[in-house]
Amino acid sequence: MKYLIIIPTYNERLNIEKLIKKIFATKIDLNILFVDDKSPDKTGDYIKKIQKRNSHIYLIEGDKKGLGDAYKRGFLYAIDKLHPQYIIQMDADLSHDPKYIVNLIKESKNNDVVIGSRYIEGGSIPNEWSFTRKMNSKFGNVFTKSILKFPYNDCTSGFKIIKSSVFDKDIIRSINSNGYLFQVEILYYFYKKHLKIKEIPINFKDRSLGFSKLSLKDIFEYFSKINKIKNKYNKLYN
Ligand SMILES: Nc1nc2c(ncn2[C@@H]2O[C@H](COP(=O)(O)OP(=O)(O)OP(=O)(O)O)[C@@H](O)[C@H]2O)c(=O)[nH]1
Ligand SMILES: [Mg+2]
Repeated sequence: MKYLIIIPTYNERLNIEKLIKKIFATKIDLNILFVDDKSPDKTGDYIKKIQKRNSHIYLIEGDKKGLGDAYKRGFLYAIDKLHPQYIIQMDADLSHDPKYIVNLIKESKNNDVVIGSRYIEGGSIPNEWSFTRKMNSKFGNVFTKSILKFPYNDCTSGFKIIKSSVFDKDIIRSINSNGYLFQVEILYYFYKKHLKIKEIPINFKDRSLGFSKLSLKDIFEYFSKINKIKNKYNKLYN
């Protein structure tokens, strides 16, 4: 298998049909692994229905323990069972437009990791976002960049392509960051491994339907845990 998109879902039943359509409209030979955590809106049942007529769709199910845990299970399952050459990460809520997968793949030829970035020229965040939400996201990224002293402008982006060979299963198992911090931790790991990383612009859209699962707890966790991530990887890689 060449390309596998890993998509965590929790109550995304209303977005999934359009998402799958748009992904396959790229005309690239893509596979999708959904990680659904018993969504009460029965997202999992819907995926199972589609699986019957589409052999490029995979599903694993578990208990809801947040985005980071869902990605960990997805990465490990992909590496152990599906063996893709490249893993693409994206959200299910259509805020990551599948049309950018084409550019991500193009740039992955010369890079180990390519990030769909909202904070470089040509990228954007939704106009509709409240002032607070814009500030949280922008300031969060500026803050993270300065603490971790790395050159990336969108370190919380959940839209990336990663060469699978760069993954280390023990590192994946060791991650316990959740929410946006999960994205920061894997990016910092890639950076400390001296991988070739590039940002390309994306216009990030507001979620189409459904509700945000970002809790206040996630925001507090974010600001208190950046230094822990820094220390962990600075000990592992100099
Ligand atoms: N499997 C699983 N997926 C999750 C969990 N929490 C969030 N997700 C999914 O992870 C992706 C990102 O979550 P979102 O709720 O869109 O978070 P966000 O992008 O920070 O916030 P908004 O889009 O503004 O609501 C979506 O596809 C969610 O369905 C979880 O605990 N388990
Ligand atoms: Mg979202």
